[in-house]
Amino acid sequence: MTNTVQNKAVTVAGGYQPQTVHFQQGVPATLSFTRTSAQGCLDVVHSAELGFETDLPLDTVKTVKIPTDQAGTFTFSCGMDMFSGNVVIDQ
Ligand SMILES: [Cu+2]
Repeated sequence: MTNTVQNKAVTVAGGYQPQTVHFQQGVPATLSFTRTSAQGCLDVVHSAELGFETDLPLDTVKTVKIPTDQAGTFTFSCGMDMFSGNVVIDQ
């Protein structure tokens, strides 16, 4: 049990699909982004609230760690904050 990691995948193609992902509080979590479309300005994804920023090369999986110590809803967005998605940490 101690090595359990929650992973969710988000496809980036003119937005984020799904737009909301859920994780359980207190369990290590990672979020994997794959950008499959050059549409829009989604080549960077970042979140000040969740503490990550990464570029997203086309058709490449990029995985970031998601802190799960606090329950709540946190936002990530593209480099220019035009598109956004949510991470919900469930209690
Ligand atoms: Cu943008």
